[in-house]
Amino acid sequence: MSAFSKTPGWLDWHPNPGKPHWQLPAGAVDAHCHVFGPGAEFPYAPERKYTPCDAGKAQLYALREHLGFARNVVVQATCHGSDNRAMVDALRHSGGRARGVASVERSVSDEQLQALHDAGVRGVRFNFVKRLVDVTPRDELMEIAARIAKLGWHVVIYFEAADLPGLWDFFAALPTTVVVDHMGRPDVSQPVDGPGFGLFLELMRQHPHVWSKVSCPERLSLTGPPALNGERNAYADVLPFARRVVQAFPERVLWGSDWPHPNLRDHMPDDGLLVDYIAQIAQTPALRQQLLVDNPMRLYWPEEC
Ligand code: 0GY
Repeated sequence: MSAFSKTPGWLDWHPNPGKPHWQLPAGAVDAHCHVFGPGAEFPYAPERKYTPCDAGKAQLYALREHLGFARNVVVQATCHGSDNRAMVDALRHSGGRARGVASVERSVSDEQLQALHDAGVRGVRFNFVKRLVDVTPRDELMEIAARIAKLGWHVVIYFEAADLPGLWDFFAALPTTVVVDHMGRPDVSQPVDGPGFGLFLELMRQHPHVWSKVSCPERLSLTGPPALNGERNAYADVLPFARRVVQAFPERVLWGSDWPHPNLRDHMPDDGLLVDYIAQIAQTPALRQQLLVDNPMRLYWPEEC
């Protein structure tokens, strides 16, 4: 029994994902996943906008083995606010096979940042999605960015495509590598060559410090079909967008499962089928090697590169 009641309508992670039909390259990194609690041990933040199901480190690392990944990047989820204990605990129990992205406030001390670094944190996440967080003033975020830059960390940003014009200058001015979650959430009913996604591609073109995760087709797809029941053509409407980013910027892309898939209400994808989907996004072994191994290693385990 969880100590918390899940938000109504919330779907739990897939209980029995399939095995991928292809083998991931050796050393593959799942570069975007979360842990939720468990709430009894790591309480959810009072300011959270949703209450998830529990999804702890043991389940995350079991999924890593099942899918064939070697490592994880555990990204702080908004339901834990700036209390990074669940994420840090997951890193500490990973045997060096997980690194993390934290959420911190301006009041964080240098000692606390160093402790996060020692645990394996290599980035902070700035979230601009209004249904998930209350807005943090940009001068505060810029101050945090300047401090974490000194540790060699990067900034992960999450925003909706419609908000990109207003955020462009801020992103461009960030003093670190900047990693965009889920391709900036494009409207995939619009053409891949249209002005909306064109603006995002232009951001990456003009700013070589901007990277993108080509993740979360299950969130972006409008036409499906969902990655369920062995479906081989899942999320066909998202494919052109993810392929375009991988082809244009092969040295600046990452992939993540997004397990345990917060805030999904219509279906919960089969993680094995999501891994199968990667082969359609990155269509050659060389591209897959960059997406799944070389790029995440450069960002999260540079000392091994
Ligand atoms: C994601 C996406 C979502 C949620 C969060 O931290 C979070 O709560 O990131 C979402 O609801 O779109 O990347 O996990």
